[in-house]
Amino acid sequence: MDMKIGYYNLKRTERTKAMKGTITYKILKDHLISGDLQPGEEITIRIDQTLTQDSTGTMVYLQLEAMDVDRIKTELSVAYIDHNTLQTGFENADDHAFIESVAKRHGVLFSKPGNGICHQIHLENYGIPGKTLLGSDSHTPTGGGLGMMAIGAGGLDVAVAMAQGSYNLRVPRVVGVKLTGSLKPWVSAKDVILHVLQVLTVKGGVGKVIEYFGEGVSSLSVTDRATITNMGAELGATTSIFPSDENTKAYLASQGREEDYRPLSADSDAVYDQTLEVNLSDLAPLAAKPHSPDNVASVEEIGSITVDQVAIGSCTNSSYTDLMKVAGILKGNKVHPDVSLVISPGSSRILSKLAENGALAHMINAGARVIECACGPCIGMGQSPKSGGVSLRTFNRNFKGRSGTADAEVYLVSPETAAVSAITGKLTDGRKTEYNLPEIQETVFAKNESYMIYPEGTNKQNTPLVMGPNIKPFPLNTALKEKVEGSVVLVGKDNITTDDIMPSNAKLLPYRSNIPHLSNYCFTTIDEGFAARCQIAENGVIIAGSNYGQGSSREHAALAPLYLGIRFVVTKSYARIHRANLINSGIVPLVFANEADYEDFSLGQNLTIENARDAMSGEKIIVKNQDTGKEYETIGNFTPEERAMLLAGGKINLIKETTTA
Ligand code: MIC
Ligand code: SF4
Repeated sequence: MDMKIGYYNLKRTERTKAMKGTITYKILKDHLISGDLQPGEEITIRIDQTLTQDSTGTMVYLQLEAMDVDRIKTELSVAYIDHNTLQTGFENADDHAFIESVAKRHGVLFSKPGNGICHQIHLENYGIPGKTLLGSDSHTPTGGGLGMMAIGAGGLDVAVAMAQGSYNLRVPRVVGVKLTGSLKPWVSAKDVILHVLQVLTVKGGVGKVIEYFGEGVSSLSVTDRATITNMGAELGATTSIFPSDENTKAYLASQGREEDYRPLSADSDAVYDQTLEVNLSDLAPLAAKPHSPDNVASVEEIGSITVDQVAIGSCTNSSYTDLMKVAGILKGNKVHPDVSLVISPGSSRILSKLAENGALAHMINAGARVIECACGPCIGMGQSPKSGGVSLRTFNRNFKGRSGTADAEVYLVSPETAAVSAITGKLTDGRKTEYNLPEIQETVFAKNESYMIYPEGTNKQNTPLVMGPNIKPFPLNTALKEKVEGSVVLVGKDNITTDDIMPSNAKLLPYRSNIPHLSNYCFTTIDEGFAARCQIAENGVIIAGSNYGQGSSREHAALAPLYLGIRFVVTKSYARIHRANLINSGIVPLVFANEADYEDFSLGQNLTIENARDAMSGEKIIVKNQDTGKEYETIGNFTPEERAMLLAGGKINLIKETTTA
């Protein structure tokens, strides 16, 4: 395989040239409000658009209300309902009504349940090349398929972006992925990102933007590109981005908004911090094996394992072309008797098109279970596999237990591999079969506004807040004490996910607006005793390995620990969004200066940080083990804004301090 990794570290003198000519640099420069546009520096950028979804959205809108703003400051903000669509009690419907009422009060567009998955709908209707988008969902980078700088963030950061029109971030480094060649039949965009994950791993993108360039780019459609940028979230990247070119123009035209097109590409002498070359012609159908998106092998290597369930959809692979390919493969065939095939289209527009052109009939006639346009099985909202079941999914995450079945074995594959395997009942490399693989062209979509509610004529004065009884206030921290103390309540390994910290499934998602209830389930997938231990300890400390908090943007993974009394966390490294969520909540995220110190920690040890308020601005922060007397050097590396938040006890407290001062 022609795969080269060229790493080079920039010399100090070259720092001023860093990122010059990249798409990332151009968009950031265009949106720069303040700060120095150099890798690692903190800058403030203008945010043009925001998106929220419902499982993070209730918190976002509680926070927006707490900030006491009138109208939002962005060009466009959309509130989608797509995650918590299973209404087995009043809770989810109450959350939807709450979000709808806040949207009307502040000038936010509201997308009703059934319209589809936020990222897919945003790409179709609102994404614009060169614009910035901040979303309270880690897969917001889907918009990078259209040449947007689309970044996932915690809910509070999105609420602030709506209120102030800006966002603070550290300037990321830029990785250039050069694409050459073109994909062979039965190999698709999903295999490209699975390959990149195999090379860079789930922590390979932290602090970086992944920018695609090279002649192979033009062989990929916008929805192919969006599959790649979407799953770039699994690299831990700040975002991923493609140029905007003739394919972008064609896609926008197919959505009836060619006027939103503008070309965008990197200069030929653009400076990348690291480059990776992928020859598309060399790729084979791949799969991520249980239980990590970077645990990748070829379908051929894994072999023809027996499959119980196939699930097609999610924000990664539910586009029109994806589903048309699936319909074409299923046409005239029958789903294997031992397989349950579930299909959730990405948007109402797509579903309507499939119904119009007969593709839906091919799916149904083959024996597929076609379900609502929503996240559905991807977040464990129904369709959990049977005990020990093998599920092939076109989704982006296969963390243990995420499907809702603790011992299920989830493999992540392309739509082509999923569809052909649903017929054969085994994991199948389509290239080795006689099944027909259709060539799909983009189609032209008619505008359908039936699911959208525009905030026209509604405002804070004429629209009351609608708040159901399950919606509880979010917890607020207190200003950082001089002496911070706590006992170790968890010693976690590497790559702990936010699905581990705050599990999500059909039973827990209805409590996303009720932190007191949700906190009882904190860490239950890896440690049943966590919540009880925290209650006894009162003040707790979490110790963990590298890439702590990878995955979802859910700030519940910081708010529930806050509610349980977690004061600080010491790890080998953090995932970007989770670190920001901890700071936003006033929980101090520290990193071991010496990674080997991790081995010294065990449950119940009492740790302290003396003179903590001063220590936050120091280079090294000393954590003392009161039981052994041993002191450990840790690093905070906080920006001035982060330090201010920690001292105030979180972002909301800081905002309150500054607005009342
Ligand atoms: C996910 O895919 O993990 C989610 C559910 O979309 C999350 C958001 C959430 O936890 O509500 C994400 O990706 O940020
Ligand atoms: Fe929804 Fe799954 Fe995409 Fe998250 S990854 S936004 S749960 S479809």
